[in-house]
Amino acid sequence: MLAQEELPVEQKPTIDWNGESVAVICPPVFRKALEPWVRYRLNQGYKVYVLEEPKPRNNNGNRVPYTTPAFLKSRILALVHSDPSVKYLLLIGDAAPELKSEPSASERLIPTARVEALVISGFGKEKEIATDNYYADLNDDNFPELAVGRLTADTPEELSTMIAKIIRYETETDIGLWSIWRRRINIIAGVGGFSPLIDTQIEASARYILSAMIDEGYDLSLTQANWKSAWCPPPKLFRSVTVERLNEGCLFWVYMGHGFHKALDVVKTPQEDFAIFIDGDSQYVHSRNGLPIAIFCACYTGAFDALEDCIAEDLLRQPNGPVAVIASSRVAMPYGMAVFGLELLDEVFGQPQDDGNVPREAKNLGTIFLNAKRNMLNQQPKEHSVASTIKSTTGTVLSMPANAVSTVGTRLSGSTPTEKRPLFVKRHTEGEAKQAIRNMIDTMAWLSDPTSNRLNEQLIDHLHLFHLFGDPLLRLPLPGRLSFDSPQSVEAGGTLTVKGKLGAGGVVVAELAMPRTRPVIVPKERTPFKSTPEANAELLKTYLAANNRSIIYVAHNMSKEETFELELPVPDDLVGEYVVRVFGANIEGVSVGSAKVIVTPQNVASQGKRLR
Ligand SMILES: [Ca+2]
Ligand SMILES: [Ca+2]
Repeated sequence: MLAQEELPVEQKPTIDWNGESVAVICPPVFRKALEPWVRYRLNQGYKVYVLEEPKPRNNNGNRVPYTTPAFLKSRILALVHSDPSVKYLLLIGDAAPELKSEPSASERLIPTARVEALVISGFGKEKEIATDNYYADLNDDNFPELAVGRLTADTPEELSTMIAKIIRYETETDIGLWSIWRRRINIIAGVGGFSPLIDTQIEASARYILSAMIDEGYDLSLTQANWKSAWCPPPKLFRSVTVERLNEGCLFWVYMGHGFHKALDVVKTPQEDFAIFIDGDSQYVHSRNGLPIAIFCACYTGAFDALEDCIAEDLLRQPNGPVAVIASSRVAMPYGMAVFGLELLDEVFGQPQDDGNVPREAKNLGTIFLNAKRNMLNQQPKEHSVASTIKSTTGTVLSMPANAVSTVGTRLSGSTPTEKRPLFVKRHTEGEAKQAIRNMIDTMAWLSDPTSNRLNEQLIDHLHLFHLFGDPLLRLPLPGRLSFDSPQSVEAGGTLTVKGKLGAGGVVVAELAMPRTRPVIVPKERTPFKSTPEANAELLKTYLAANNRSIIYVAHNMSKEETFELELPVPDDLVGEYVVRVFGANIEGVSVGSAKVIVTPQNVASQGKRLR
C-alpha cells in the first residue's frame, strides 16, 4: 500500500492538456533548479508528476538514506498504473557506483540499474550493463515502454544550464540563413581496426546507409580518421576539426568508431598517432548557432556510472554544447550499433511527410529514441531466412539492394583503391531503402559477426546500452520537405530555373551541387605519408573540397509572395549528373528538397549565340 505522502505531486497543464504526461524523478536538492522546466512543459500542455526523494523504508518504518533501482521502479510502476497517460520519464542527477560510501552524494544521485550482459560480456571486461532502460521497461521484456532520458547534473547550477539550453533550443528563432545548420549532419568516423576486410566492409556499409536514408537536400559532412582518405583533414588538426564540426552548429553530430570513457580513438599515421578527441576537449565546445544532438556509435562514451564523468556528460554540461547526447554505457558492437543507427535514421528521416512545404511536425527526441529501440527487434529472427537465401543463391544475396551488392561486393574483393571510390552510393527508392538495408546489415552480421548465432541477444544488450542524456520531451526542429520544379536536364552554360512555393516570407536558397556519388580523387603524391607543410596543405584542400559539394547557389528573400522562381547559371565546364538542392526558411521552420539534373554538353550553335 502506498502512503499518501508517497504519491507524486501532479501538476496540471496551464493550457489544454495535450493528452500526455511526464514523470520526473528529482532529488530535493535539484527541485528549485527544475522549476523553469516544469513551468515550460506545463505551458506546452503536458501533465507533470514530480517524484521527489523516493526512498525505501527500513523495518522500523524509517526512510533509508539511499534509494535503489528496484524501489524507484516500483514507484514508476505505481504511477503508470494510476495514470497510463505517463509516456515519458526524466531522471535528474547522476548515477554513481558508491552511493553508500558517500552520504552527501546520495542526496543528489539517482542510481541506475545493472542488468546481465548476454553477448557483450565476451568482448569487454564487464558482465553487467548499467542501464536506465530498466526504468522504461514496465513489463520486464527488455523493450522500453517509456521514453526515458537523464540530465546528469552534479549541481543545481549545472541543471539550470542544461534546462536553459533545452528551452533555448526549442524557442530560439534563428531567422533565414542563420537556420541553415538545421540541414547539416556532421559525421566523424574512426577506423574499425578489426581487419582491412571488415573495416572496408563497415565503412562501405555506413556510407551506403547514410546515403540511402538521408535526402541529398541535407548537408552531410564526413571527417574520416584515415590519412589515405579524401575525407581526412591533416591528422595533427583532427582534434580541432572534431570540435569545429560541433561548433559550426548542426542538427546531428555523429561519431562512429572506437570510444572510451574519456576519449575517442586516434588517427594512425606511419609516423605517429594523433588524437581525435581527448579528456578535456569538451571545454572547447561552443556551438556558434544551433546546438547539436551528439550521437556516439562507440563503446563507453556514455559510461555515466563510472567514478569520473564520461564524454556524454562532459558535453551535456557545456553551456553551448550539445543539447542532448546519445551514447553507450559499455562495450557496443558493430551489429547492434548499425541496427540502432538505422532505426534512429528511419525515425528521424524516414517518416512519411506532408506533400506541401509544411515543416514537419515537431517530434520529440524521447519518442525517436524509444521507437528506434522498439523497432530494433520488431523483425523477428532473420538468421534462418538469410542463411537459406545465401545457400540457395550461391553467393548472391537476392534480398540485398543491387547497390549494396556492388559496393560491399567490390569492396570485399579489394579491386579498387579506397580513395577513388565515391563517398556515397546512389540512393535507393524511398520506403524500400530501410528494409533492404536492414537485410544487408543482417546478412553481413550473419557472415562476419563473432556472435552471428546470437544476433537477437546482441540487440537486447544494445537496448540496455544506449542512453539518452537529455530531455525526452525535447522537440526537434526537423526540416520539412520542400517540393519544387526544376528541369530534368540542362545544357552546360545555360540557365537552370527552379520554381516552387514557400509560405509566409523567409528566405529560399537554390543550389546546384555535386551528387554524393561523385568520386573524390586523392593526389598520388600523398603516398608515402609525409607531415610537411605542403602535404598538410594538400590534405586540408582535399578534405574541404570533398565535403563541399556546392557549385553555385542563389539566395532570395521572400517578401509577401508565396512562390519563387530562381535562375542558376550553369557553368560551361559541367557534364553529367548533378543535384539541385533547395533550402527554405521562414517563421514556420525550415524545409529542404532535392532533385537530380543532367547537365548536357554545350552545343556549338548555342555557343555561337552567346558570343554574339
Ligand atoms: Ca517492456
Ligand atoms: Ca557520471
